[in-house]
Order: sequence, then C-alpha cells, then structure tokens
Amino acid sequence: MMALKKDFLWGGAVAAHQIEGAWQEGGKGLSIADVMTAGSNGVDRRITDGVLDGENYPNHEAIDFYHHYNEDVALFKELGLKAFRTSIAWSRIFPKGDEEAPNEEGLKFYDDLFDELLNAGIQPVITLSHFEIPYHLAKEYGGFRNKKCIDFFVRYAKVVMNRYKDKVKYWMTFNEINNQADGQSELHAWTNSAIQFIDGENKEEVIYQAGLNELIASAKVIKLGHEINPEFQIGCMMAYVPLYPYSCNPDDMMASVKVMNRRFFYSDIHARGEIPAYILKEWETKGYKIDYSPEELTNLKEGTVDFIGFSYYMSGAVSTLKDVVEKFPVTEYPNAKLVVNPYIEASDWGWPIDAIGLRYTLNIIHQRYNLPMFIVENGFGAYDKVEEDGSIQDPYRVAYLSQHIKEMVTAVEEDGVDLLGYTPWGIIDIVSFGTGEMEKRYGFIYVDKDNLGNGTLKRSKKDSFYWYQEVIRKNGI
Ligand code: BGP
Repeated sequence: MMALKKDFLWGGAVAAHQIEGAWQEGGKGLSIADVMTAGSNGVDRRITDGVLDGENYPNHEAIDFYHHYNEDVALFKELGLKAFRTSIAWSRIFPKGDEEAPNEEGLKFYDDLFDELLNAGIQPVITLSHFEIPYHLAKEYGGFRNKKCIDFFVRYAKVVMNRYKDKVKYWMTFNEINNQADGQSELHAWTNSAIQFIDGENKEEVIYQAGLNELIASAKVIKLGHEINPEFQIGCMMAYVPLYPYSCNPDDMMASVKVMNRRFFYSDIHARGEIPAYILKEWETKGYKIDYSPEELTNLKEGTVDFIGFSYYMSGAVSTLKDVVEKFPVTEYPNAKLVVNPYIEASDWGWPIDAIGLRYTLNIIHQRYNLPMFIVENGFGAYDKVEEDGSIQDPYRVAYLSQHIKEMVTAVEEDGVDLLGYTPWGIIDIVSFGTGEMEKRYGFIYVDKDNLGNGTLKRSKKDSFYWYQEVIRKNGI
C-alpha cells in the first residue's frame, strides 16, 4: 500500500550562509553568520565584534553555490528531488536590514535560482531567516529584543513574498526559533535573534522577549503572505528534540514536561495564536516583564501557521535523580539535568541516534496541533572518506536515513500523521552550523573542500546519492 501521498515532497535542505559563499558579492551586507569564528574539537564558535580578521569564519565562501548553482541543481534533478529547501539571505535583500529600498542584485540572484529549480521540476521551499540576520540589526538595534526588528522583518518578507509570489509556494519564517530557549547559549540567542545582551541583565527574560517579538513578526508575515497569495503555505520551523523522562520516577516525568514546555512555548503560539498559560505563569512567578500589546495579541491570533515545519536529529533524556550520568551540565533546566540515554547510540559528534523518536515526535506534535507537518531537516553528520578509486562509501548515512524514513512512513501509515514532505539536511556537503567547518558532512554529494578552505570544490556522488535516488523513485523504502 502506498503510504505516502503521490505528491510527497522528497527533497533536500540547506541554508544560504552554509552553502552560497559570495558573502560580500552582489551588494550583500554582513550577516551575523559572517562575523562568527569557526569552532572545532569542542570549542564553541565565538561571536566577534564584527572585525573581520583571519580567524573569522574561514568558510565565508562555503561551497560557492552562488556561482555553482546551475551545476548543483542539475545534480538535484538527477537525484529526482521534488523540493529544495534553502533560505534567502536577508542581508542580500536588505544589506543592513533597516534600509527603505531593497538591493535589486540580491533579488535577481534568487529570481535566477528559483527559475533554475522550477525548470528542473523542483519546488523551492524557502526559509526567510536562517541564523543570518543582517549584522547591522544586531549592532545597531540589539536584534529582536528591539521591536523595530519586527517591522524590518515584515518589510523584508513583504518584498520577497511579492517578488516570488508565482515561484515559491512553501515558506517558513524563523529557522529553529525555539533553539535559543534551550541552551540559553550566547550562540543560539545570537544566531536566532541576534540578541546583544547587556551585562547583569537576566538572559532568560531577554530571550523570552526576543522570542515573542519574533513570533509576532512571524504572525504578521503569515497574515500578509496570505493576502499576497492565498495559495501560500507558510509554516513555522521548530527544532524538536524530544526529551524523555530518564526513569518512571514521577519527578522525571514532570521534569520532562517542564523542559519540553520551553520548546512548546514557540510552536503553541505559532499554531494556536495565543501565549500559553504555563508561560504566563512562569513569567509572573519569575517577575519577568515581557512587553506585548493587545494589538500584538491580535496579530498572533490572526497569523497562525499553515503547517508545522521542524528539524529532527536526535532525542534526549532528563532526570532529577542524583546518580545519573550527565550528558553535559546545563543550567536552565530547573532541578533537572540532561542525561545520557543508555538505550541508544550516538554519532561522532555525540548526537543520539533514535529513529523511533522521529515517529514519537510526529505523533505528539500531530496530536497537539492537528496540522500538516513537514520534516525539513534530518540527517547524519559524519567524517566521509574519498577512496582510492574516487568512491565515497557512506553506509552509516544510509543506515541512519533509512531507519528514520521507515519510522516516518509508519507514522503516516499506522498513526495517521499528515506529512507534506521530507528534506534531509545538507543534501550536498556544506558548512556545519555548529563548527563553521566542512568536516561534519551530511551530503549525498561530496564537495572537495576542507576545514581550512583548501580544495577544488569538485562535486562527487556518494553511494548514498544512488540509494536516495531509488527511495524517491519508489516513493519510500
Ligand atoms: C540545525 C540547523 C542547520 C544545520 C543543522 C545541523 O540546527 O538548522 O542550519 O546546521 O542544525 O547542525 P550542524 O551543521 O552543526 O551539524
């Protein structure tokens, strides 16, 4: 029985700052991605003050998709893709973010890219903001902690949704909008909302304010998008990492609920259009002064999403028990800690491998919102090796992806989940977000470039290229 819809959107996903390069070409301004250092061997990426020096982001050129996209789209067509998810680099359209008029050269690049994709029978699936907010909005306005950024985002979205209203049907607003609440890490707070913290202030309070401002911006854009083209399907983009209770100790169950609420805050507002009671109570208990107007509450109600886009890579576990192995010390889980789940293996980068967790996630989110869903990121980052004969054998990637696709199909076939598509992350090798380097590869297509930027940029098909080609042809495993 054909479990997936005939028009199921088999695709692949990337992000502008991780694939395009040409970081100072075509009138593009600096994005916050351009002024980060690379992190490797466990060193976190660092946020610089924008001074571009040798240690800044050595992979500014990424894989030079800006000049190679014709060749790459031809490979995507050979693969049989129905959809290709990427982002529009906001700073190509508004180099500083607060200009009145857009940069025509930036608009033209995406016109040409979308035409190339459509001519290849591939639907563009577009993320409006993927960790690449114009750097000037961070420096000048403090990022989304400042409500002015709501207007700047709406202005940018209005320009591109009008420009591409006949080329793009599927849109998402903010990539992994909830990530910043998890780690309270500078990196995520910065990459998501470009927050500039002020010494001594309560970071969590600022992150909640910035997150609510982004949610208001998202809602305004969704309402506007439906006015521009009623055919638009506009979704959110969440990072879902289900956090299981480590044990059946009721305290662990409650810890899991409380920590998962830090994610559900975002998708509850995206999907239901109102601030959930558990967050209002948390803000009251903690004495947080979160600023929103009655008009903004109306914005939220009028701008709910058409689908739930999300990334799924792994699951986690939380425990209140004392003698349990900590995965790594986290600070923001009240009297709970992230712990190692002894029932599952992990990747070279310590990401737990849990295919059933994808079926679990599809179930709980579909039951929570009863909306169509779209898996817009899933993948296995690994060290790949080019053999003497030029082949790249990646059975580990095929194993990870086939397990996850099987669970995805089961969720549709047995659990009644409404699934629009599947765009595995890094369809072609690109720069890793976490490290800013090339060695953590996800692609079905290998790119000859190393962490220091050396290489010919030659594209080569890995074994998984032929495997995925067959999966798409058969519309499933
Ligand atoms: C997600 C981001 C993507 C991508 C992915 C893989 O959080 O949405 O941009 O980078 O993580 O992460 P990494 O590249 O660090 O392996």
